Amino acid sequence: MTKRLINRSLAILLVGVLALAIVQSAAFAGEKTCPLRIKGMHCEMCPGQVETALKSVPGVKSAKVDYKSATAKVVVDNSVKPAQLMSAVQKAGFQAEPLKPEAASAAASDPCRH
Ligand SMILES: [Cu+2]
Repeated sequence: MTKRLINRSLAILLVGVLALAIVQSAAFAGEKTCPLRIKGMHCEMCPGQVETALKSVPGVKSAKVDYKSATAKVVVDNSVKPAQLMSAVQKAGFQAEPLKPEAASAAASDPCRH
């Protein structure tokens, strides 16, 4: 009888903790936009490859690469580190760097706008 009661309160506690965790993760899963300059694109097909590479990074919500301006607009979870985006682009055979050169040093750690 008592054991059953303890099991029941444990179950309720567990559900409560889980619910709290879900609410908190939702609150922390904010988005930010990372403007990047993409180098090494040589034709109209290249942006698609860069987009595919960016979208392969977990936490990337969307990636739009513009061939003419050689820029990318990447919307990501707050958990995504810019270095992950850079290395994904690099693996695809291109280079990515923070969009604004003058802000590059400050942006090196996080060029993304929250
Ligand atoms: Cu190309």
